[in-house]
Parts: sequence; structure tokens; C-alpha cells
Amino acid sequence: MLLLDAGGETLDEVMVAPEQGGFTVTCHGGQAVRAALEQELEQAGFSRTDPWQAPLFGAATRLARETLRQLTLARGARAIEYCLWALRHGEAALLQALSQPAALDDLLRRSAATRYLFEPMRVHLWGPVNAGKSSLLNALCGEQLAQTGEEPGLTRDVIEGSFEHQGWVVRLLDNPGEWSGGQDLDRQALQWARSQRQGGDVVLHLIPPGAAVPRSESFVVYSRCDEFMPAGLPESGFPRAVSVKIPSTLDRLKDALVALQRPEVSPCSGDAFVFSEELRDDLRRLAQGQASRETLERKWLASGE
Ligand SMILES: Nc1nc2c(ncn2[C@@H]2O[C@H](COP(=O)(O)OP(=O)(O)O)[C@@H](O)[C@H]2O)c(=O)[nH]1
Ligand SMILES: [Mg+2]
Repeated sequence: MLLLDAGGETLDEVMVAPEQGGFTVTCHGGQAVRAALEQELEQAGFSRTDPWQAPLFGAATRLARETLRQLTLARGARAIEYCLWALRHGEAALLQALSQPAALDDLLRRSAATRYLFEPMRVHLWGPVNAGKSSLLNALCGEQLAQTGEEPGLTRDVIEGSFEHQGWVVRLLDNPGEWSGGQDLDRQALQWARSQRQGGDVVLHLIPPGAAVPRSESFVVYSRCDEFMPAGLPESGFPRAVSVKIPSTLDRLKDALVALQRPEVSPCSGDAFVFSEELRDDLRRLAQGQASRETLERKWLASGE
């Protein structure tokens, strides 16, 4: 979590660690920084367990505790912004949700997108050897993570990287290429990568110039498009064309990937504030008439110790 001054400059990085019955918040700086942080936390409904010495804050409600726990898992600017919003407004948003059980299904559906804030989307790069998978991983992540080159079999491991775009973190997994040559080791590597692919959220199938498009792949990316640019592609979404030599194509691909996480759901508007699995279950039960509003209010919104 970053602590900013009124002008938006970063003052300090604040660490939050869960503790028994509350949270320890650690920051650098002097009395003024500490006082400002304490004021923020108190406004958000937290109180110090020992006003004189201990720096331990006890959360006012179960919802606030969940939110702070979630803050420690947040990846990327959007996730952090979202948790800070929920610290201030989550209780009001939950109260409103509880008073409208008919609208709960809709809220829960929108809230599913928040999963990617805390567990970034896993995107597998797939396709024939020399499609440019490893080069694309390196270019998107801005780091030399994987070896690249024309010799087939250079990538034998699943290599992981990540990037942040529009505040969302995306995890990328580079895979060995599909080819009929190679040794046992290459075949085993490919088989292992295939099994790993099941655990991903999205598979991008890279099609180099001249290669055929496999039928079942939904996210087709024409790679090395500086060599050959296919005609008739849509402005946004998939299929798209990409080249590591044309930065704008990399940015548009990042846009398309982030769009898959449904960021049109604005987490900081009360649109989708439900990130706890347990709270989701409780709200589902309320929508189905299996739980009462009072029980949920007591559980999530009552002031704790
Ligand atoms: N012109 C061009 N060459 C590329 C591009 N991406 C990769 N390459 C080249 O294609 C070859 C294979 O790239 P690599 O990333 O190792 O492919 P992989 O086998 O799919 O991982 C290398 O010589 C790269 O330099 C691209 O966008 N444009
Ligand atoms: Mg490779």
C-alpha cells in the first residue's frame, strides 16, 4: 500500500500484516506520517487495540477485516485502489446490497471479475515453434525471461512472466512449441506443458505467417505481423496481429487481454465489492431465502473486539 501526500507524491510504502485479532501496520516516517495513517484507518472504522503503545489495529467489522486481509493479497494498482475503496465504502455498499436481495444475483455476477484482482489471469502462449512465443513473452513483460531464436526446442520449460497494464496484473506462460521433430525430451516437455495449460485461464494461439489457423482456438494471435499483416481483423479484441517490432501492437494486445477480465466492472463504484468467497456464499443464501438479512448483518457488520 502506498501512502501519498496531498499532491499525489509517494511518501512511503506501508506494510499490512494480519495478526491474531487484527493487523499490524508498519510504515517509515515520523509522527506526522503516523498520525495521518492513524487518522485514515480510524476513518475507515479501525481502532487501535492499545492507544498508548501497541501499534496493533483491531478491525471494527468482519467485513473490514476481510478487506484488510485482501489488501495483503492485492496485485496491481487496481486491486489496491479497490481495497482502499472498500475500506471506506464497503460497509455502506453491503448494507445496500442486503436491502435488495432481488439484485444480489446481478451483483455476484459482476463481482466474479474481482477474482482477477487478487489472482491474476494466467495466459498461456501456445503455437508452433518459431511462432515468436518466447519473444512475445519477453516483449510484453519487458524482460529477457526466455531464450529466443530460430533453432527449434529452445523452450523446454514453461516460463512465467507478468506485466501490469491499466492497473491489472496479467501472468504469461511461455510454452515449448508444437513440432514433429525433436527428441524424447522435447516430446515430454510438450506433453507436460499441455497438462499445465489446463490450469490456465486463457490460451493465446500464435499463428506465424503462412501457418494454418487451428479450428477450436478462440484467442488467435497472428504473430510476426511485421513480415505479413493479415487483412480484415477487428479493431479490438481477437483475433489480433502482433509483432515484437511494433510496440503499438503489443499495447493493443495488452488492452485485449485486460478487457477479458471485464474491467468495465468498476470495482470502486460499489458495482462489485464482494471479494470474499464466504460473503459471496452468504449473499447467495440470502438471495435464495436460506439466510436472513439480520444474520448477515450481525455476522459482517457488527462491531468486533
Ligand atoms: N520479424 C519478426 N521476427 C520475430 C518476431 N517474433 C519473433 N521473431 C523471430 O522468430 C524467431 C523465433 O522466435 P521465438 O520467440 O524463439 O519463437 P518460439 O519458438 O515460438 O518461442 C526468432 O529468430 C525471433 O527473433 C516478430 O514479431 N517479428
Ligand atoms: Mg520459445
